[in-house]
Amino acid sequence: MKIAYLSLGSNLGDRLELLAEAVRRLEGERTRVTAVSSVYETLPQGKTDQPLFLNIAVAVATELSPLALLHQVQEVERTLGRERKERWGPRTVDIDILLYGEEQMQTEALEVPHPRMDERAFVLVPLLELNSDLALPTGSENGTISLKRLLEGLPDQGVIRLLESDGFIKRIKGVQ
Ligand code: GSY
Repeated sequence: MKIAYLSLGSNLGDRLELLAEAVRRLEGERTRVTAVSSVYETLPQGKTDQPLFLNIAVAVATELSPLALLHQVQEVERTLGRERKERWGPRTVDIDILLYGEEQMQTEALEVPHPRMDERAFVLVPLLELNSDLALPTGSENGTISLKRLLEGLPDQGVIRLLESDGFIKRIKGVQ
């Protein structure tokens, strides 16, 4: 069983419900969602002339391999209507695998740790809420750098907490 961290974003349609449904669909026979962050409204990065995103991070405990987990998240994206019209354009739900245990892999299909997570406040803010001790390998022998330090070094990217984790979890469970 491995702990993996995922980043989810939505900027099309009913963003909050799409994220809630994505979290529900991540639960499976071999994958359990163990933690869910607050929901943040965030300025689009990269292609900036598109609607505001909602972003969250989740932790999952999974028996799946990294590639099998990738296929599972791609299936969730597909069933929630993600169309890859434009690489950096608006999307109903986008799910990225950020970390998979301590694993480091660079393949065409999947890179973990996610190669751009260190420069994205919309990823780091929710992720650090789940685990403030997370760190990335630096490449020099066994060196690591804390995600907290990486976030402190970023400029303000417009990340605003919209809904606390407890409220969002109730929504996911259909309690409110
Ligand atoms: O890579 C995720 C999709 N994405 C996002 C996002 O989720 N949030 C924000 N704020 N900007 C983004 N740009 C892209 S591409």
